[in-house]
Amino acid sequence: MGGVIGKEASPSHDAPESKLEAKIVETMKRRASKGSAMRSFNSLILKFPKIDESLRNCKTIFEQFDEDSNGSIDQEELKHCFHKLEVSFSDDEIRDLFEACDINENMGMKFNEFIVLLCLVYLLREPAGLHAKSRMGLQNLEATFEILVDAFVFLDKNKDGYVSKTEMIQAINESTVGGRSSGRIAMKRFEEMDWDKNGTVTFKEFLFAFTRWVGIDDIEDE
Ligand SMILES: [Ca+2]
Ligand SMILES: [Ca+2]
Ligand SMILES: [Ca+2]
Repeated sequence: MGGVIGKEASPSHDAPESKLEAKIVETMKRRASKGSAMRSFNSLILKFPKIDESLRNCKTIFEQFDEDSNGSIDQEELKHCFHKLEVSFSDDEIRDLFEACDINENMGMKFNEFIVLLCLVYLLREPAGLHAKSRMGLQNLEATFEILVDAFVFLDKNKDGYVSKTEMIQAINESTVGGRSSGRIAMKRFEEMDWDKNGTVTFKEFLFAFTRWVGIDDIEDE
């Protein structure tokens, strides 16, 4: 969709890795134009316990969709899940999401991968109209997802759909009262998020980092 020229020259980030990533970035930019309700990085940290609780409660949903109870959700199970949640993604879209979130490449969604996937679905599935208060019928969880989307928008100062190191430092500096260590904290947080070490953080990377910060990722390790 155009815009190829100049992308190479941009040091801030590479072109989106996939159609899915491009879509996520586009949706995030649109969302960013509405602004963020978040005032500081600290206010996000204060929300951690609530987010943690809400995501842990999602375990029941996960178990419900893990039909053969083998601890991970395969593509067939995921299709049933989408059907149940009335999320009408095409088979291709489901496969793309699945592959993007299957970070340990075991052909299944572990709990943390599933959470990230659902959050991406939440982002991509914009309300069809004013009546669409809930996108998936999971109100509590969706409220948590909205906080995460909002947090990302807060961090993405230039609204390009990615969080850069500079933006992370800026966000942490804004919210920490003069602490000398804030720069180091920002760097550490950033490095935890920038999984592929390309200097920018995608929403997906942000979500995976989040599942680690709140300790969701080790709920169920093989
Ligand atoms: Ca399963
Ligand atoms: Ca997996
Ligand atoms: Ca940015």
